[in-house]
Amino acid sequence: SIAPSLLTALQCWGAMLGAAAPISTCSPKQFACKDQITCISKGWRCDGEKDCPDGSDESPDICPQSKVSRCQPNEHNCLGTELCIHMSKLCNGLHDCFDGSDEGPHCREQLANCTALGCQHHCVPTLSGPACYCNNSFQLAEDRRSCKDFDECTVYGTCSQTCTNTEGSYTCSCVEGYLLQPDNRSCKAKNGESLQEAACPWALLGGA
Ligand SMILES: *[C@@H]1O[C@H](CO)[C@@H](O)[C@H](O)[C@H]1NC(C)=O
Ligand SMILES: *[C@@H]1O[C@H](CO)[C@@H](O)[C@H](O)[C@H]1NC(C)=O
Ligand SMILES: *[C@@H]1O[C@H](CO)[C@@H](O)[C@H](O)[C@H]1NC(C)=O
Ligand SMILES: [Ca+2]
Ligand SMILES: [Ca+2]
Repeated sequence: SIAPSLLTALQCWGAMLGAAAPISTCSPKQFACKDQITCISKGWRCDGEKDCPDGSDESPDICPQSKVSRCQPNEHNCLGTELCIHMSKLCNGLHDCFDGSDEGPHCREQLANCTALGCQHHCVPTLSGPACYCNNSFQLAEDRRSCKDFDECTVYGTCSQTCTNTEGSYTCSCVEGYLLQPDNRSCKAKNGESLQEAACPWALLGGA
């Protein structure tokens, strides 16, 4: 893994050059755009939105199966719209999709179909048939019935510094000289040192 001092030096460069500054090598958690300059979070690859300047994160050779919906794991795409609602809001007695398609007679009619489907965690009826979904921190596996760990570290911003995925969860940690905050995801420099003071003495000289 990258030494903490190198990491802070890289973050330091990032701070000096501005948040959108291109770096030529991407970390293992990042996707390298075809322009060979831009790095984006792997979680943004094939998510239905172009994040690379050249759009290469959504190109057909990178994303072979075109996305059926752009919803997060355990979310449902309301028919004919871009609205995503959590699967637990299907058949919960409240209209959550604009057209109310998340509620209706299918909620009762498909209960037996749900049982037959054999979901590992949860099952809900939808207009297109029963569907499985998973507890938080899990996502549906390829068989659409069992659940597998969701790697939260692929989602940009999960942790402010170091992210470690675990089975059914994740943990954030901080590089040397920083303390994890009560929110368990952000880091603060010890002794009130700022990033610039601690890692970028030349930034103070240059007035950057
Ligand atoms: C899912 O979460 C619920 C409530 O947090 C818990 O009771 C249940 O055991 C979990 N199910 C699985 C399969 O982990
Ligand atoms: C639900 O099950 C019934 C009877 O087993 C079947 O006729 C119906 O087509 C099923 N519906 C769906 C949406 O799978
Ligand atoms: C942070 O982690 C501690 C220890 O695991 C836990 O008790 C606490 O509830 C967590 N705080 C938040 C905001 O998740
Ligand atoms: Ca609902
Ligand atoms: Ca996880």
